Amino acid sequence: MMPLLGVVGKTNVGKSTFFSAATLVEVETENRPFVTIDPNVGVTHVRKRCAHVELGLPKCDPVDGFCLKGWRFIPVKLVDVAGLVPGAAEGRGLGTKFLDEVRKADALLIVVDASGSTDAEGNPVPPGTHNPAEDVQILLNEFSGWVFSQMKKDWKSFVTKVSTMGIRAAEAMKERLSGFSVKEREIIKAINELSLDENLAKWSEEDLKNFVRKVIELRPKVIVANKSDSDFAERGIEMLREAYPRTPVIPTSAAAELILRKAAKAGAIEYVPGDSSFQIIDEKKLTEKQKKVLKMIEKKVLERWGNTGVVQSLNEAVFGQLEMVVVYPVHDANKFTDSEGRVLPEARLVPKGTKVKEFAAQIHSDLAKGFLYAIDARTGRRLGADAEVEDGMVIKVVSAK
Ligand SMILES: Nc1nc2c(ncn2[C@@H]2O[C@H](COP(=O)(O)OP(=O)(O)OP(=O)(O)O)[C@@H](O)[C@H]2O)c(=O)[nH]1
Ligand SMILES: [Mg+2]
Repeated sequence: MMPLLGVVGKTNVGKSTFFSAATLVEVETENRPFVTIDPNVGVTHVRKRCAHVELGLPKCDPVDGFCLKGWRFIPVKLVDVAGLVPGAAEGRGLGTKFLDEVRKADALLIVVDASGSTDAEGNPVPPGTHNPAEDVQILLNEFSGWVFSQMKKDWKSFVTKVSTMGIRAAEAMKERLSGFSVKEREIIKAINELSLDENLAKWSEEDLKNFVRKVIELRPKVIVANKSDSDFAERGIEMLREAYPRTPVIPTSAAAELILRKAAKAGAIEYVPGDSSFQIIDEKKLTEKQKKVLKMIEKKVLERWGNTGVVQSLNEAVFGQLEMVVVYPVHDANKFTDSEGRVLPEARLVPKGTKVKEFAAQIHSDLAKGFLYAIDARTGRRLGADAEVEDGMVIKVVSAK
């Protein structure tokens, strides 16, 4: 399952720059509100130590994603949408356009301007004058306001239907929210935390509003504290961490990552996305000005924060928030290859707790239909249908089909 991450946030904070840095797809970016109108969709990668290293193999042959210096880059989908301003749920700015495009995202990357140099409407202001935590609150409010307005449509007839059929609130909400990528356990958690009635007919409008707010609050999300190359970023990050102690806040410079990836692509530097340093390998490909910019990135970003934060944000969303693990399916459990002799061709992202047979079904439905057992290729151990896959496992499925 390739997860979809939604890049969301106020207008003019660097969402498209983040998208471009992560995917190397050229998109429009500019220091003014509402540059992006139609969504940008692309593929980016999370980064994880590759199994070929631990297995002592000289290399691997990825058919999807790539492997660099022992780091496996595994594809995930990314969508960059129009920015938001307060009142969007009622149609201000570009209104709810962005909301409809991110409702299916498995996790949200909430991009904020940690340097505090854009006001609530996305207009440039002196650095350090705007509190970025306010923008997170506005985003969550607008998101839940919009979901609430969607839920209210035909609400009465929906409630009548489910209560005459005796369907409980959690079950009913699962159906009602099916287009919003909300997990059942989030629904149950919200109902329990708010002590809401099992019978939807007993819910007041206030109950529904609180429920929606809670569900949105429980969504997997990461706060991307962008523009952390700015001298004013420390304060902004502090304010974000104070306001959102339970959400990961990742100091990020999307602009720096974009420059590093482009320079690496041009062959001027060696840089593995997510690393804490880079090396200049071809001075001739760099102008004096570019060299200065690279020095700045070293000082203001890499030495200060340890990395640019782009890969770290993606990793936090997928491995931290969505709790996914990486599993390598193979055909030959001794050589760790597929039927064409490629070493560890695939690295698949699956939710933690996935059963071996479910994993087989994801590779091919026939594999699951004729499922006999699987082999943990590292240990040679047999795995039954109900065994849970583990992070980094290399698996051969043995099937009668
Ligand atoms: N200093 C600094 N500036 C950045 C960074 N990332 C983006 N910017 C600048 O912020 C401005 C807005 O960038 P965009 O990527 O267009 O922002 P957006 O959030 O997509 O904006 P809209 O699509 O208009 O909502 C541009 O001038 C970027 O160059 C960063 O990491 N550091
Ligand atoms: Mg944009």
